Amino acid sequence: MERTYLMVKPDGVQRGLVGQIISRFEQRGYKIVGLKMMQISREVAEKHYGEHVGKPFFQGLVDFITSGPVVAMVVEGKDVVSAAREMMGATNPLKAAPGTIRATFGVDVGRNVIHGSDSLESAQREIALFFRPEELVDYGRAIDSWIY
Ligand code: RTP
Ligand code: MG
Repeated sequence: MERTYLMVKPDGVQRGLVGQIISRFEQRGYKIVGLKMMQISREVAEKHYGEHVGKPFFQGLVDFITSGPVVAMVVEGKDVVSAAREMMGATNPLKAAPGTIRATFGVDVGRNVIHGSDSLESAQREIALFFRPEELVDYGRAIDSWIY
């Protein structure tokens, strides 16, 4: 089953949105298999956002993502990588479709409350960057066999 890496960014934690954001994925039927609050180091932040090195917003992005605790999670389910991106909405909350997480909670491209892996490859890389294998929990749910 597909897995993705999601992270409530420091603005989401500061604003008390953690529960509401996690709820959206639970309500959709996805299964949380890893979950923790953490403070990201600059080193890990620079690795995580490695594709953006050299861009004008890179330093600000690293400053922001290391500015306070984040809530990191691994979520599992059918096509969850692309589905989670749909649920998040566009990078710029002002351009995000109504009802998406970013459109509901954000107005600033640099304060868009959630991160989600943009591909299966990114998901695998990011899960390995933020979680040790033993922090991911394998468990079945009663509903998995007959409703999704
Ligand atoms: P994320 O990686 O955080 O989930 O966001 P994303 O895929 O939707 O967007 P990405 O292109 O990967 O950019 C990473 C984060 O950098 C900030 N950003 N600022 N023009 C700008 O000022 C600009 N462009 C991107 C955003 O906070 C974005 O989430
Ligand atoms: Mg991205």
